[in-house]
Amino acid sequence: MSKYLIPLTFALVLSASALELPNVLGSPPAKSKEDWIKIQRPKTLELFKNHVYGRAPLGKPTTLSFKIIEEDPKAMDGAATLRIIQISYSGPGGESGFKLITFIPNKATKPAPGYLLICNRGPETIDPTRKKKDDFWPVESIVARGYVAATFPNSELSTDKDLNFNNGAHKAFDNYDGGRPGDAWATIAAWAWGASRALDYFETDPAIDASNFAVVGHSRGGKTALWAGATDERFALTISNNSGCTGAALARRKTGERVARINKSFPHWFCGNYKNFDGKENELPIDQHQLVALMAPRAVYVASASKDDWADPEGEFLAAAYAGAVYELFGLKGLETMEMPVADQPIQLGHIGYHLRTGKHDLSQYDWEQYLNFGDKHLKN
Ligand code: GTR
Repeated sequence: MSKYLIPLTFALVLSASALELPNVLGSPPAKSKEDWIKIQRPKTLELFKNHVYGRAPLGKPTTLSFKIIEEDPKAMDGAATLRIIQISYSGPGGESGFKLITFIPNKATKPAPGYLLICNRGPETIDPTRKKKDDFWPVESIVARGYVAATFPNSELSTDKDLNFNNGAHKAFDNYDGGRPGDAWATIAAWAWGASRALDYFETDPAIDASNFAVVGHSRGGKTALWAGATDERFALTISNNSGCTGAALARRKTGERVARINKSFPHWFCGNYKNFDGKENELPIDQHQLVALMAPRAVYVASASKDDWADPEGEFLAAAYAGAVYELFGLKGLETMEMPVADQPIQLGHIGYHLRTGKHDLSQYDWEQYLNFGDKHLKN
């Protein structure tokens, strides 16, 4: 018999105690949504800033500016308006910026809701001419469903190789006298910060409904999407695709990629303090179900792939399942089950969605179809 074929409340207690997870409701546990909003949510967010993702030195810069550098009202055979926006900012370390590619459906009711993909792959993946097409960013399908398809290359915010934090947003804003503090932001937080700056642009575009926008990311981009959704409550929907270790997967399961390994392979992704937990997952003051819960009461979706053991699909599922207790404080449904679904059977009944796709670590057309279906329920279109 599967260990999940036991009554829900009993299963929750059993699995949680086996893993000794911190209470998703905080400490002391929030008893009401007011408790959560005023006390335990800020405390939980603070713990993640201090120990995992680091602290961005600023939110929206006063120097932020937007310039449309390319526009085509009849892109994709007239289906969409393409706008490429150069987003610029400057700080004590100089000026920097990034490109935001945006396809706005011409047929949709305006302002249109949309999906912002944090792109962690090469420029050919997000070709604005649409000569090259890639399932990683299926613009044609997104636009056909009435949504804005937007993306930016994460590397323009911070390259994925810069161990000295000396480019992009880090170069512009990092200004640490006496050395980099253990809770200083790192690469993932800089990418998430970029997603918020893209949202700042959407707020200025009358064709776009910034209040109904999803942030989506795959793998390291999925970790980033979760951090963007946690730190910026303007995102209406957060989507984590195969985000794995320090994304949706529970650290305490110690399955697949682990904290010591991720900190060794990618020492620039998380803050310095996170390295204190190498080999010591049980000592983390939080676990990743609490990151998923930070989206409440907004919608959140976690997806896994059946051949993605490195990302621990079961750990990703459980984090999504445990986050439900916070949604209940708001009178909302989460996943409503502790039973991991079989492959290709999405769960989309409440404000938390989940699916396990057959196949390898990737962001595919199948995944996007589920995200668009979930968006139809949670983004006003
Ligand atoms: C892997 C890494 C994962 C995941 C992945 C990716 O090498 O171990 O945490 O982020 O890269 O981003 O594709």
